[in-house]
Amino acid sequence: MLREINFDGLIGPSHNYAGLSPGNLAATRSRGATSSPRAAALEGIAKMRANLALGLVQGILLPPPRPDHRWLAALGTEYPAAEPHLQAQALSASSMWAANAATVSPAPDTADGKCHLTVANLVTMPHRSHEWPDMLAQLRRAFAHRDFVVHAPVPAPFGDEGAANHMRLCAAHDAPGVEIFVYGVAGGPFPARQHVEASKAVARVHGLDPARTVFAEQSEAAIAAGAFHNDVVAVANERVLFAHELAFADKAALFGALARIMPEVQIVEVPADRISLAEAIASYLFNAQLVTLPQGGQALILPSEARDNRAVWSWLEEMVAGNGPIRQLEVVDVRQSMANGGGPACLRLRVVADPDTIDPQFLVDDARLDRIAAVVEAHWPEAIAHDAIGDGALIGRIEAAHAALLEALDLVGLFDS
Ligand code: SUG
Repeated sequence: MLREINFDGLIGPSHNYAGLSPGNLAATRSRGATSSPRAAALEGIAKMRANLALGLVQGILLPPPRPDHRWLAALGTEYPAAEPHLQAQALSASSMWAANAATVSPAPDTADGKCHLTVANLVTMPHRSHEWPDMLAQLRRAFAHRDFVVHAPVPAPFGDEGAANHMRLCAAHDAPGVEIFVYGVAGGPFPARQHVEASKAVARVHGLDPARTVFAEQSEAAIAAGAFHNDVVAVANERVLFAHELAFADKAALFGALARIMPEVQIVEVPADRISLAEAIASYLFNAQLVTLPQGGQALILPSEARDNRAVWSWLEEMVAGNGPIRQLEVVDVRQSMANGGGPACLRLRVVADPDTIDPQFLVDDARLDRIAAVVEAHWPEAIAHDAIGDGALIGRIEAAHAALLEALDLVGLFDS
């Protein structure tokens, strides 16, 4: 049976605040702060446990080895000798934001009836541009079953940031969907990270039906306000699209197209006069996981920052008290990731598939999460100060922690290809 499975990126032992993503206001604000990799990973594990408790199927993606020595070697250097900005780019734990790992088109949407995944090239930000080779190896392992096709990235220079700019509407997860690709053209002072050429390439490579595929431009105002990915201003699940009024450049055209292709679509829009773009982005209201509960109905899994914002929380309480499709609010604390601009939705990649077709090493239950948490508690650094990233002892500790994780999960060699 096809189910939606959330694959969360485990937060790696090198998690730190180097401020590497211009246009991501939280990351820029956190630049220079001391990070807490151990607490960060435990927050992510607690979120996975909360999803399991809701009755959802939960998967995991592991952090690649950091620093990325192969990337540095290709640049003709090695970690101790590299300039500080290259060290930070080689060390980033940014693969935790699994929504940027790949774009996924479930089997009911594709011409060959297989689930297609295209690993994202993430070319716009140097520290993210070298994630894909290890992610491709990992996805090929997790989704090796014949029901999946895992594709290499769209070639540069067409920027692709994966599922963070992709939404799927459907009557039910196992029914044919409408896939919406959101791209950027301009973003005020900030780069538009998803290029339309990349979105169109992914749609073609996945064999999507053009009549059920929509390309929509993200509004310049949203990017300029700090929405560096669409999933900071919109999220979709089954028939529901939950979005900010100013998320899209041409809302009328998008909503018109959706109503034509899928008349049962339900659009839950947040007006700018109730919640400004700035408040939506600071609270990460839309970077929520919108999930269908096993007993029916939809829940929104929000970061605690959304509850802390009075305008946001009172709007949400009114919404769930009404007659709309979203009936339940769940709050998770992922503050360490949030401080780098990654909320609950950034931390997960959604795949609709039969869980029996997934390599079981990449699915988790509470017992497997206990194993992972024990490694994190024993090996993840407690803190990384901004000026410590050149410290050889710290790097040794990060590498030992990573090796201990692969060992504990019986996945030694996963990233060796
Ligand atoms: O790409 N932050 C990530 C956050 C990604 C959030 N993902 C989604 N919205 N789906 C980014 O900007 C900051 C890392 C640093 O500065 O060290 C960072 O990469």
